[in-house]
Amino acid sequence: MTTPFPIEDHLRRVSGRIEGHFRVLAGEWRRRTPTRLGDALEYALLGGGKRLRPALVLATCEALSGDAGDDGLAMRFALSLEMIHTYSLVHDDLPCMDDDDLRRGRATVHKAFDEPTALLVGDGLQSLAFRHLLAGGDERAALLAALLAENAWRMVQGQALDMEAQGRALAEREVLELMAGKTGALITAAVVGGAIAATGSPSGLEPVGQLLGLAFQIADDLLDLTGDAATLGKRVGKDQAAGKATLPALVGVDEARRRADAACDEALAMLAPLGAPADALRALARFVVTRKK
Ligand code: GRG
Repeated sequence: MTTPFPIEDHLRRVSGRIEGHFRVLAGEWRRRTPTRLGDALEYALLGGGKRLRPALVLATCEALSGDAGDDGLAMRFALSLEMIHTYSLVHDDLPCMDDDDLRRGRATVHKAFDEPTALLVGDGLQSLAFRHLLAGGDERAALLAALLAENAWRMVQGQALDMEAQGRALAEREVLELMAGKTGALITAAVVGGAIAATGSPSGLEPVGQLLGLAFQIADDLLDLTGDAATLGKRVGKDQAAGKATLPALVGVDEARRRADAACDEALAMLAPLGAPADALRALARFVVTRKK
């Protein structure tokens, strides 16, 4: 019998590394940043979270025998991607968007500080993400910057589709397009970015990223229906209340669960030839659909 991969320990270790880097970076930025904005940037970046996207970057890089260490390009990209993800959450929580008070089990940035500061935190994180990525001087960083820009833009387009869809019945094709942008884009960028950092090319792993993005969003929609706020650290049932177009709403909970599992299995089959170096990546793929938060 094979020993199960210790995914929780793995994610804890990745989180520790990511937060260590963010603490150092925030300390540097704060020296030349007005106090309130500096405090809010640090609050946003060190607010916990699963750090799934950085974990995917590093695990993909490792699967392809790249350098996933603290000083490598993969880590630089992982941090930049998490900054973009953090900006999206800070802006998504604003009253003009989802209007949420709770994120990662504590007050959202605009609640802990104020709305203009939260807006600036998101804006600032976008610039800081690209500045950090390009500061290492690695020749592959330009490829990664293009990947990040493209997928951050796709995420905004997905969010716009979501907003335009409020109160309107969407076809399944439209729901899938929305999900691919809103959530799938950054997950895809994580896998492709890890591959580029390791080899200089996506190495055929883009479909893996897309499948995991789909599985992640379905799991997220299911957790919004069936999870509890204390475990998730955010409001639940909000999609249904807002009449949002989600796959579970369209095809039912059981069919949505089946599709998430199928997407995960397909990704796992694509990763099978990579052998033992891809153990962490395969465990992360499974975590995407089994997670409770
Ligand atoms: C430009 C004003 C303005 C807003 C942009 C782009 C955008 C707002 C929002 C992005 C859409 C979004 C938040 C999608 C949801 C994706 C999702 C399920 C996020 C939660 O990810 P997790 O579960 O979070 O990985 P943690 O907290 O673990 O990092």
